[in-house]
Amino acid sequence: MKPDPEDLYRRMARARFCEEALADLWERGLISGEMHLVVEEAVAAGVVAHLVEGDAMALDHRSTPPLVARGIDLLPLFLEMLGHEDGLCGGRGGHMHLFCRELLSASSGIVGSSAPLGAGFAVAAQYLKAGRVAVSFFGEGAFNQGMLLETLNLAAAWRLPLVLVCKDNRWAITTRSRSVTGGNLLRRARSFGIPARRVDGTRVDKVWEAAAWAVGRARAGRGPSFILASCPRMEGHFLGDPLLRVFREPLRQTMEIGPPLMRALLSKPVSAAAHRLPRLGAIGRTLTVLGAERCLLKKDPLRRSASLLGEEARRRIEEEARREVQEAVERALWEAGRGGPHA
Ligand SMILES: Cc1ncc(C[n+]2csc(CCOP(=O)(O)OP(=O)(O)O)c2C)c(N)n1
Ligand SMILES: [Mg+2]
Repeated sequence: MKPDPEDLYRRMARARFCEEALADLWERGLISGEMHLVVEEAVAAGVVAHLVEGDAMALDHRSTPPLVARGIDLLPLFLEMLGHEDGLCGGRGGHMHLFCRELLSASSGIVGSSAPLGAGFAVAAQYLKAGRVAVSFFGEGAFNQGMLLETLNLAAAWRLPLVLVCKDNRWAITTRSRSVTGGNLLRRARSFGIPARRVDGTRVDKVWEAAAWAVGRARAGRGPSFILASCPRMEGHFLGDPLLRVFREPLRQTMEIGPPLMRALLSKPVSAAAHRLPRLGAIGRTLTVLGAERCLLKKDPLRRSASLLGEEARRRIEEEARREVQEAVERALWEAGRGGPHA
């Protein structure tokens, strides 16, 4: 079996354009709360391309791209983001708590919970639907959660048809994951008796190959597998992330952040300056690392995957995907009474 570059690119383009549309709606104040974007479409598309009806997905706080890449109906998705009662979850879930019955998929903002949730789906598949599998997506930060380690243990002991996909973007909000992680994640999975592979998460063809292996094992009743996909963090933790804003508009942000930082440093000491200075140094170092990563790691997965296609195919697929997303957004805005050309 070989990957179909057009199919994979279509899945990725739909996911990317949906996220761009969500960012736009959020910037316009039409979506309330935090908004976590992903820009990890290669992982989403490469994995979900192997799923069939009856397979399940357990998702984390970055749940939109796997759903979109798998072909979710866009109108109820956007209505959900707008808080409308005709949304996917009656407008009450928002982007972090989505449930889609057709795709047997659920997401949660509780970091790490997609692992036990996926295991639950996998137990159900084992009992009720032989040959069906479950996939859990989670970040490398989540991999330090106890419930995730407990899931690895039971998944191995019960030979669950579960594919565990860890998206390693090296950060958990503002914490460098390396600074709070013991050992090596691949070896950690293997120590439970779970076969594990590392893959470049910006290369959809490579992700597709790793997922073919993992999903194939699960379907054949050979138990769980672990995929560690490295994904540079192209966006901040959430939209409007102040750390990232510093790099987008350095002058304005420095003028905004500088005075309160100086006030904090010079104000009547609650803690001694000797304690504050190192904390300021830590903020500075975090900013430096983030800045260096942004300069060095410009590996946009969509652009990288475009090289697998001819120019004509790329343009055609992007046009179709853009049109589809735009129509869904306009329709959703109209139904939610927020304007759009249907009004
Ligand atoms: C149980 C729990 N603890 C903490 C949080 C706050 N939180 C939200 S996202 C996040 C970082 C997760 O890092 P990672 O799993 O690597 O995912 P990423 O955001 O990098 O994609 C944290 C700590 C949470 N939502 N749930
Ligand atoms: Mg992370």
